[in-house]
Amino acid sequence: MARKFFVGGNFKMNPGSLEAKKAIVNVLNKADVDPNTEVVISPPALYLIPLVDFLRKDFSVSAQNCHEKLSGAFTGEISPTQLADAGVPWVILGHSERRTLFGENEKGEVRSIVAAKTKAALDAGLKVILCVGEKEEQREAGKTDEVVRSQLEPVFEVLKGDDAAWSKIVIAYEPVWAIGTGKVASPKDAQETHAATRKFLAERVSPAVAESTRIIYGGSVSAKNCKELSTQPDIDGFLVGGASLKPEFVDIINSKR
Ligand code: G2H
Repeated sequence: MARKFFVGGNFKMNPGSLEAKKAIVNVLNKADVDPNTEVVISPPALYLIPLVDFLRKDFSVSAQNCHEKLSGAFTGEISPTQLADAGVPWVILGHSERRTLFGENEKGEVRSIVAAKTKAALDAGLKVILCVGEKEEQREAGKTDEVVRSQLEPVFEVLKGDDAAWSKIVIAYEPVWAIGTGKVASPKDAQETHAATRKFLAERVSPAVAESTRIIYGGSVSAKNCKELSTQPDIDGFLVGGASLKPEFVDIINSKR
């Protein structure tokens, strides 16, 4: 089954104002884009509802995080059901900035917060962009595949027996050393990790799920490097940070054209 190319724009905590965001989205709203690419825009939570209305209807919005519980005394948090209720169809989970800066499973906890959030988000009817990726020292130690597998393993466990859930998940492979650094993984290295990740899916879920699940690349993707990355057989799109705030994001959406 052909996997639809997928490009996400992760605005992170940028830019400053609603007007600045509207200016970026205005460029996207007017752009001539490849209809064969699925596009998802992820602004900070406060701007999700205005963007649901303002964004062109062939694009979707995504939250950057959610809580693992559906409601309760969790000051400052947003639940997956609240996102669904607000008309937000997607959520990014396990981004390395959440894992490292906000302690989501980087300290050797047995229980995986990211897996619990993934399950809760799917139960609430959301689709998930699930981020994985190794740090520089782990790559240098030859541990890339081991790290990616260890980050996926708790999700395999929590979704055991529910293969259909994987149709709602896009895996984003984001090597931490490539995030916001300008150092992009080479197409060959990225392809190797994507292929290994697909193999884990085949072994731990099913060959059919491995074949249909989109595995996208993130980490300093730009208009300059997206074309070659997009030709790799196991790279099914991109999660874009810095460049999603610039007009070149349109070129990244159109990488396959
Ligand atoms: C990785 C990526 C977006 P950037 O975090 O998820 O950001 O493209 O700025 O490296």
